[in-house]
Amino acid sequence: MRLRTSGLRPMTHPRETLVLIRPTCKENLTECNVLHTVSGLVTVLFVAPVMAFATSGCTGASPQPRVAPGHEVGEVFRDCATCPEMVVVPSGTVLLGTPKSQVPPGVGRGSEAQRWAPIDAAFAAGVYEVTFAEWDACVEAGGCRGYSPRDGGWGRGTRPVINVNFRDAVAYARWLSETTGHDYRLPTEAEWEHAARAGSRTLRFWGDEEAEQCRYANGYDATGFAAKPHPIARPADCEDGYAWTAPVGSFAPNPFGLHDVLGNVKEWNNDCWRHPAKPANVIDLLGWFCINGRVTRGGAWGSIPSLLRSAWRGAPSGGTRSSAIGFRVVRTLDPSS
Ligand SMILES: [Ca+2]
Repeated sequence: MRLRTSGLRPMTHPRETLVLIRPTCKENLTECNVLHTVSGLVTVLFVAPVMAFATSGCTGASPQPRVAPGHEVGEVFRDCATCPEMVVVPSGTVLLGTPKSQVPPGVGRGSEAQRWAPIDAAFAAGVYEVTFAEWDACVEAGGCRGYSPRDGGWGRGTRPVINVNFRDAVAYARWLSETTGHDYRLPTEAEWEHAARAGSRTLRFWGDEEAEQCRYANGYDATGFAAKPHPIARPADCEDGYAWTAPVGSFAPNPFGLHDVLGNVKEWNNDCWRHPAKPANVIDLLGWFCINGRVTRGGAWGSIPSLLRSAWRGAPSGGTRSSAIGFRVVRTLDPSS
C-alpha cells in the first residue's frame, strides 16, 4: 500500500470549501437557506427554536468522513498488473450541482440544481480514465466482448479508450471483477461528481475560472481550434497542446489525486439521466434502457469551457460509441477487501 501525496493539496483556496461532509443542516441550501440569512441576537432570540426544529429533520447527515475500515484516503493500489490504478476517496453526504446564479446559458432549467446526496458506499476511484492498453489486455484475456474499438488514428497505449458504449464499459468492469474478485463497476452520478469535485464547490475543481483550464484539462483550446476551427464554438483562451485525446495523466490532478476528470473524454456513469427534482421514470426503473439517455460527465477534448465543469451532465444513448466518450471505473471497498 502507498499513499498518493503528489496530487493532493490542502483545500484552503478561499473559494474552495471542504464540502465532503454536511456539518450541520444550516449548510443545506434547500432545507435551511432562511437560517443562513439570520445572525447574532436575532438568531438567538427568534430563530433558535426554528433552527432546532429544522435541524431535527436533517437525518442522514454525516458527522465524519467515512472510509472503509482498513483503508486510508489517498491510498493507491492496483489489483493486478494490467488493472487500473485506484485511489481511495472518502464517502459522506456531499453537495452536488451548480448554484443557480452560475448556471451557464443553455443548460436546462434545474438540471444542475444543487442538492445533497449521500455517498453510502466506501469506494476507490480510477486515478485515470481506462486506457487502450487496459482495454486491450481485457480483450486478450477473453473479456470485453472481444471488441477492439478504433483509436481514430490517435494511438492506443496510454490514451483513454474511446468508441466504447455503456455496455462495453460495463463489460470491462465485469471482467475486472471476475479477474480480481473485487467489486468493480461504473460510478453513480453522485460518486462521480463527488470524486471530481474533491471537496470543491467551485465550477471546476481548480476554481471558477476558465483561464487555468489548460493546466488541468484537455478541452477545446487553441490547439484544438487550430486543428479543427469551429465557426461558432469558442475555444478556451489558452493552449493545452492536444487537439484530440491526450495520454492519461498529462494534466495536473484534482485534490483527490484523480487525473482528467474534466476533459480528455466524457465518462460513462451508471445512472439514467433524469431531472434532479423529479422521480425516476418507470421505464428507467425496469432497467431495460434509459428513456432519457445514459449520463456522461466531465466533458471531452472537443468540449467548450462551459461544458468542462464538475456539474455538467451529458445524456447520450447508452449505445453510443464516440471518439469523445470513454469511462473510469470505481471499486466498492469493504472491510475484508
Ligand atoms: Ca485540447
